[in-house]
Amino acid sequence: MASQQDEAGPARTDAAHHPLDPLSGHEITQAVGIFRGGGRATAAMRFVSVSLHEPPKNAAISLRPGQAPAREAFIVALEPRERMTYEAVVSLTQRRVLSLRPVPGVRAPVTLGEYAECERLVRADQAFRDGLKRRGIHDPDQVLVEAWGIGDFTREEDEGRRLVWALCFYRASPGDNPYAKPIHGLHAVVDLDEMAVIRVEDAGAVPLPPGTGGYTADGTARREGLKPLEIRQPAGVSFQVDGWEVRWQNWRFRLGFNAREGLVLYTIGYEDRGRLRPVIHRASVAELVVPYGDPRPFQGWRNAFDIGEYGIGIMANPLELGCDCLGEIAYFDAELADDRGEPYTIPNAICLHEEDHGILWKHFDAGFGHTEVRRSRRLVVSFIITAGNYEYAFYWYFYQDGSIELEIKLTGIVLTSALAPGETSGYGTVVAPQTLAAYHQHFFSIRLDMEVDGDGNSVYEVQTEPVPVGPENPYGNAFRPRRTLLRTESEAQCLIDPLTARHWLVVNPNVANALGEPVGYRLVPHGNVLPFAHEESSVLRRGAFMTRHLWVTPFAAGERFPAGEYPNQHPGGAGLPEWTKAGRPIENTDIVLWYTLGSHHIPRPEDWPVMPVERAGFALQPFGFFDANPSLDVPG
Ligand SMILES: [Cu+2]
Repeated sequence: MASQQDEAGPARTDAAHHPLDPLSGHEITQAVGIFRGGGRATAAMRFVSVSLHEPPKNAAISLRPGQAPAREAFIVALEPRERMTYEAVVSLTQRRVLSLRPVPGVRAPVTLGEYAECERLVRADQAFRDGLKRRGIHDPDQVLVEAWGIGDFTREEDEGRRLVWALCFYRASPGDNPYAKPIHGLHAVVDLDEMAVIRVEDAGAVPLPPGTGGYTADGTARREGLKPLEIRQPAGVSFQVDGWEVRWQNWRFRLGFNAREGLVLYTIGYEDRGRLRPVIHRASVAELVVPYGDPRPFQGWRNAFDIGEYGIGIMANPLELGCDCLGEIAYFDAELADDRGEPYTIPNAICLHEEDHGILWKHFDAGFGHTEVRRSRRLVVSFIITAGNYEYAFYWYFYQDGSIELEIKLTGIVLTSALAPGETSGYGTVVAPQTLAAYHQHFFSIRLDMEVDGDGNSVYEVQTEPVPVGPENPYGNAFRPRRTLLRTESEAQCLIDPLTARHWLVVNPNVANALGEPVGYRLVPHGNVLPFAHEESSVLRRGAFMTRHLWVTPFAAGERFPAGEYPNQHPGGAGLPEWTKAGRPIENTDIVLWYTLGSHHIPRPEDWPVMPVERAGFALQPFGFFDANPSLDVPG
């Protein structure tokens, strides 16, 4: 965290405070040193990620005060000459490699170093330069080259290769918006292991659109009349931070961060009358897929798996006070490993602060002319990533009434393609002359390892139904919720249904509240949507988790990502569809909820040249977890 930046100093001990703390830069150096020292690394080896090898659940919780936790690193590296991915577990405590295994047949995610190298290679390629010349572009350095996952749009001769394909945009001068000038039809395919352009495909030129897509402050007139609005907390903040642990208004949880998922929340619990009651063991956004709906050649290849193909931790922004976050902020730095296994820091990657959130509850007693009202304060943990043209800002909210929300704000620049003068398209919105923003969707998979008052949890689907008119319902007004216990992971593959107020209730059948009912938390969907891609399309085969809004699985340590451990170039079927074939029981056991959250994007002209924030999210609310409103004690 921000107050512990001196990782490299020799005086600092490398003992971490807690087994769930993310690896420090010093620990990353140690881990890679042990890995290399074991003679396991080649000079050409590239490090995809060096992250905390998370301890088994009970180890994290049962650590005694003063006891140093066993620290382990999980290393994903690739040997480009062997075309092989390796996974290693390194013990920092025992200073040795605990395990090392090749993972044949998978393609490791693209590293930041490879991403940058790919741009350099493509710009230098003669066939690519010839393609640019055919489009009147003579300086390749003015071309932005973005390496996209190629999925399974590969050829037979590509077998065994780790590939990306490049989308290109033209930047007439520094500071220009390159997405206003998509270079149509010209694509390079790059072998990342060989670091070579293996082919350049030209589907035919379309002129660059005339617009500039300018949105920066120096290029736009500014409105007047906005007076200062100050957020002051003169007595300081109401949360406490100890290492990576946060306490606020009865909430207690830990923060973590890794290259793939970015922010992770651990051991979320609520202190209730002196007792810490667990709610969620681990929460993260575990996959993000963006299927685009434009069927034209190459446009149909666009379906980024931003977490599985790259990782959203490596895309995290350093945040700025007063811009990204307002008020009294506690920042946490993220420390990650580069391609060489060297640590680097993303300063201020995680933002922690409090916000006023309107009223929490109120009643005006008209008879007595008396008002009781409480203001709601919420604690916000957030991070923001840039994935090429797009920004995703992730906000976890904690409320004083025991509820939690995830809100994802989508902003940035919509992905464009060029239209010829006079050309139209049925598959996107023309946002500027000759500039098409394709219809698309964003799907997030949120992995919630639940522990509502312990590990023995069950899930009910709850929806409201009218009661047939008859002796039981003489006035026709009756309705009631119907609970259906989801007994196996095959049954627990559910869709939203806003018209029946459908939601899912996680209960602990072993713990009753004062009213005699099992304690619970419910997951309440906000807006959501299904994918429109065909079930046999490449993107839905590879991201089949998108076909259901809720999956429930029994906890299994290796089941971390809904489209599998290595979605890059994976033909599909991995992850949730594969695991859940077993039909394992999920009743009164340690369960994981996987919530699929879709954001439907028919671009508006107003989304250009930079898109106002679009929101997506869901809520987790206590349902009988407490005996009554737990926020009566909030001061008025
Ligand atoms: Cu969008």
